[in-house]
Amino acid sequence: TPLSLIGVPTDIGAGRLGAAMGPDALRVAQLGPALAELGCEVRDLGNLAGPSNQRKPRDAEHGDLRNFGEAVAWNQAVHDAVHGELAAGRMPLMLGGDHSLAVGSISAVARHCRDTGKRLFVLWLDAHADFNTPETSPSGNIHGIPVACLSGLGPRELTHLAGFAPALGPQSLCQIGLRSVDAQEKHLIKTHNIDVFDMRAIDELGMRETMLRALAPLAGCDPRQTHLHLSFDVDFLDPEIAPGTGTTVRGGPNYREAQLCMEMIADTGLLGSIDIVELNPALDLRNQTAELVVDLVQSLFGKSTLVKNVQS
Ligand code: DIR
Ligand code: MN
Ligand code: MN
Ligand code: MN
Repeated sequence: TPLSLIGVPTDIGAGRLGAAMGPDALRVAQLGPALAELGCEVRDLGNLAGPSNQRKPRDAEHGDLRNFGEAVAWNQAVHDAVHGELAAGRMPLMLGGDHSLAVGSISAVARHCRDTGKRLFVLWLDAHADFNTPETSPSGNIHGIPVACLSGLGPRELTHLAGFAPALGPQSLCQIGLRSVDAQEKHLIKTHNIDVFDMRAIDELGMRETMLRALAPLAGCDPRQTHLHLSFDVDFLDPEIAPGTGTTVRGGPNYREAQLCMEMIADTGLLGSIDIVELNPALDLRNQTAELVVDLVQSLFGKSTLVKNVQS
């Protein structure tokens, strides 16, 4: 499947500025050529356009969120772009931008799956659960609420982008790498029965067993009937290897664990769309986090040390 790179240069949903430069940092780190080297057909569609970040305070008239109208505009643009690429038979790869963009991208994927009768499964790699609602959010930052919006909780402008809600059922989502979850998010995760492998689970099971369990619902699925979406928040990674992101939390996966995670996702053969989010070049060291992400995305697209065994 040909790949479409779509830049989403905004930090409208984040607490600090800088993630708007993420798409260009990934281009500087040669994301497109790195994928072309693996034999992928890659088209860089450039950046989507949207409102600038005026750093508005929380607004009770707008869901008690920050930059609400701007986030809706960006997400509508993301939704339309992603839905268009999927309908044209291409794989969209979103270059974020903060994690609020996942509302638009995953809504579009959900709509595409409904159109085509495919089963949707979302893997959410993140230090955070992103499951706050406007009521529970301690910050009002929209990058902390996308999972809730996709689960049908939140302002209608964000829950209904696909034309229906919820975009995602709890059995269609698995979160990996969590280590910073707000008190009320813990209850939401529990009541919604979200499948979560937090850092303790990864410590105890190891990354291999974690991924085997996380991907177990996809075992034996037909790629023509199954769509795997990866939402990859760069703060999933340990800050020692990935300092270039706005809300680092210590104790994340190391380089080898992250590579194995990506390789096992690649092995499913089901990947249909990707968000790469929260890369913040203003906080990075000589673009090392962007370069690491490019390295990991190569693994996601099948880069391996040796020739792989052909599966029958
Ligand atoms: C926090 C931080 N849970 C919030 N969330 C972050 O503001 O809702 N998400 N950093 O990526
Ligand atoms: Mn995060
Ligand atoms: Mn975030
Ligand atoms: Mn996130």
